[in-house]
Amino acid sequence: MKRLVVVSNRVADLSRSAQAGGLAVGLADSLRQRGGVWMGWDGQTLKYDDQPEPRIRKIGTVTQATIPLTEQDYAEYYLGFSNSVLWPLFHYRLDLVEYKSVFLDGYRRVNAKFADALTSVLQPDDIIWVHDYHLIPLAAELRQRGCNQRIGFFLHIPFPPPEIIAAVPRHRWLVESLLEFDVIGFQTNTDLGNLQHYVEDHLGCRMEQDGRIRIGKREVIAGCFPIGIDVDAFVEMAEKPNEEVAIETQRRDILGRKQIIGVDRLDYTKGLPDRLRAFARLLELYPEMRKTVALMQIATPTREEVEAYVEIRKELEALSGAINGRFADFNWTPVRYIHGTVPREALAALFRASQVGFVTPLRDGMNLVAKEYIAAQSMEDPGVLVLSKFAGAAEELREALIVNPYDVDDMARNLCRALTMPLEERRERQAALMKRIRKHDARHWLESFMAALERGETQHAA
Ligand code: GDG
Repeated sequence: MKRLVVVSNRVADLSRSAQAGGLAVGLADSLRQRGGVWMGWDGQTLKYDDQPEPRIRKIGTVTQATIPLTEQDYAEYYLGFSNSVLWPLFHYRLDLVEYKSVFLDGYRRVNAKFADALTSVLQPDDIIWVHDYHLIPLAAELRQRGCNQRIGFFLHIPFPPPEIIAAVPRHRWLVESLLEFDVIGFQTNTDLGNLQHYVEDHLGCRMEQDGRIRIGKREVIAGCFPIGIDVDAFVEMAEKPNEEVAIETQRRDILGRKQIIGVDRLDYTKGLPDRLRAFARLLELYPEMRKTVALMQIATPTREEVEAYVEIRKELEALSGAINGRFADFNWTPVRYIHGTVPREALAALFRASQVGFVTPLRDGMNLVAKEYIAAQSMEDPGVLVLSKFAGAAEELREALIVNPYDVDDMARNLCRALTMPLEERRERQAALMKRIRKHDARHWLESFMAALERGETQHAA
């Protein structure tokens, strides 16, 4: 087997359990199994560039190679082009895009820096797998340095329709850079279809039924590779008794109360304000539900230096305060809003102890929380997943209660349906959903992508 070299903006801390973020979780699960090299930014920012060789550290089966960035790189490449241009743009939020030409300069400069660092660790037989929107130009940079290994790319976030991409300056350069990879992976068929529209409308190329695109003399394979989780590991974690969660759960059981849970990075794509409003609407529409249910929302801090994130945090704090002010009683707090990071083991136990998993992003590449919630349920008395139709996961998880995250009444009605669903129906849905997350788990994701990258297999081949 060839050595796998994974590249992403950040490398996950493989020794920590409180890692928040889908890419870190999904990749760590997959890479631990196969072993290999993982290269990325070490999270440090320096005043000046000192062109260091990557720092090498071995953790179990994985060798990590990390580099620092300068303060300017961080401002222009990370906060700038990656998170103030591409992130909102790819999540269909043109209103939040803040484009500056220095951001693009920084983006190109850091991709060149990644290519330099990577060249120093690459061996001729390696296979390279690049992750996410921060590193779209990396294949082109590597090719310029004479790298002729196979290079794959996986986009963890959505790929929007051409009319949206076309709003960003140099969009043609961006998509042409993407097409320098040998394999391009997306989470859903919708994303894959959007690339097809772009190459046909703007580049005059065709994408074949099996995802092959011919550009000049080269052939690129595009495909849909839905990311998954390590199901058994999560089941095991959820089944382990967790004392603190158990005490809370017993108290709720005695009072006959149910819990709805939401867990997200505090990101404007996750639909958090309307989620809280939907919960308040539930209490309004069904007054008999008051004092019988509470919403626990864990919102993990993320990208706090970007203005849009400061705004969403303020909005959520005000909303949860207002809902509690309006509905709370001396012995019942309707919303528990936690702005912080919870250890993974506690998360799994909380999912298991919650009767509803409430996952309502306005747009999401996949959403691993939805899959983790399913994995954590017991078959004897499973909870119900209420899932946004705009999460990539909704393409697969069809037995969840699918909702429109822009429609507060629709979400409130479905919350009520979930809270009152008969046991038999809950079991049927749970069994079907469990089958689905097992079919497309972390291992399947890695292996199907590798089949395309190493052997040129396509997704739709007969
Ligand atoms: C991107 C795409 C795609 C969250 N809070 C805590 C915590 N988490 C963990 C969750 C889950 C992960 O972080 C979040 O993953 P998601 O998939 O839900 O979302 P993004 O971070 O936006 O991930 C997404 C993903 O990449 C993978 O391709 O699915 O669409 O946007 O695992 O459990 N973990 C811990 N404490 C927390 O407080 N330990």
